[in-house]
Amino acid sequence: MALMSKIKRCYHCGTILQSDNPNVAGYISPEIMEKYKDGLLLCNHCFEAETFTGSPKESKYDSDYEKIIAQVKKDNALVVYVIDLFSFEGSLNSKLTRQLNGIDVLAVANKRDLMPKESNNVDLEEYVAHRFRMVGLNVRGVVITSTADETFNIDSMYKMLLEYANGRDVYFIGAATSGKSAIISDLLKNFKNQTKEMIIRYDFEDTKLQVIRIPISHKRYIYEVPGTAIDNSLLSKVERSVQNLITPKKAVMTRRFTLGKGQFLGFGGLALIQLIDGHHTKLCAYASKNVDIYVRSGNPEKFFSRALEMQNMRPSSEYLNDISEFDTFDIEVTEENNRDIGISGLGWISFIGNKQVFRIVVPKGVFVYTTRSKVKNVKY
Ligand SMILES: Nc1nc2c(ncn2[C@@H]2O[C@H](COP(=O)(O)OP(=O)(O)O)[C@@H](O)[C@H]2O)c(=O)[nH]1
Ligand SMILES: [Mg+2]
Repeated sequence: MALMSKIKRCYHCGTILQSDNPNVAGYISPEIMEKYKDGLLLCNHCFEAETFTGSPKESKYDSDYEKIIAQVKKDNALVVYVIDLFSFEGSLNSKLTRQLNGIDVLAVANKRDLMPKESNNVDLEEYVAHRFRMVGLNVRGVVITSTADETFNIDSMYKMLLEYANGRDVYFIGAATSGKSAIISDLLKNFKNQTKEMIIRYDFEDTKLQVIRIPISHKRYIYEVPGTAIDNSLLSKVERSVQNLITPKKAVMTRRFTLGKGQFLGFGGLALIQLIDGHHTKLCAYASKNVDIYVRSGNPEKFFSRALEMQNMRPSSEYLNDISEFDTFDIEVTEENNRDIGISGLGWISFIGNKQVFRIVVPKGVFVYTTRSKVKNVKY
């Protein structure tokens, strides 16, 4: 009898995957194929087009967390996955997303208020849905929210949550600081407890994690779970005062620049992006207003070493006072659409792809990514 084996296709482009010839469509590295046998796979081309992982820094995924998600699976609960729109690419942990395979997810894209004024909700929803699908999550819906000043869409989110839960339990998960507690405390403002049970906080069985349990109907609950680690974010590499400066408090401004070949864009004393090959490129940069963004020419390493030593760029971190604290990555842009290059926890630049090669200098362990643009209607 002939042996049949299952044909695997790239989850994104549908090409049949193969590990024999890197120059033929559908190539996937044999290690990846082997490692993620049962997962959703992307061919190397699609993988690289979506996320540059020359900086292979995923946030940690705790075994305690795994136990909670195992319970989610067992109960076939609804997951409300909260992300921080300003900074979320680095928070999609592949172990977590694989474990959530098959689970219904409501994506809550929070901190709408921080996004630049050109962004619109329909595009943001589409972007988030696309990113979630790319990592294999079963997204039932996306809702854009904010808990700042005048809250936005929290009521609609609750309606969607009840509809998708359809009598099941609901777990709020997401990276630390994405806004889970803020959203739940907003929800609780108008919450009428129609059960005889109390809202309780307790240690989840066999773990060191504390969860909050809110009764929504007879024996049905919303659970708030602590956030997953964000140890690949710039936020985890700097002192509190610098964290405060790099976290925007209001919508980020669009700052426009042009880089010629060899020139570089600096973000305080925290990161550099240099155009090492390609034509003059117009770009927009997005970061907290307390981060100075500047263009310089010349030798970036020399310039940056001196700036780190002097700590004279705004902001500078005491922990990042030598070039040896940094890593360098090159990103070759092969797409010709609107692209973003982002630095987790700091911000991102947008530009039109035209075969540029960018060199990115970031503190060791910080996640660098490139994706299609989050904000579409950018005028360069
Ligand atoms: N600008 C803005 N900040 C928010 C929003 N939601 C939460 N935050 C802030 O983000 C930080 C983390 O929020 P928190 O609810 O504790 O996040 P959690 O770790 O997911 O529970 C806090 O400083 C909040 O004030 C929002 O919609 N917009
Ligand atoms: Mg919290």
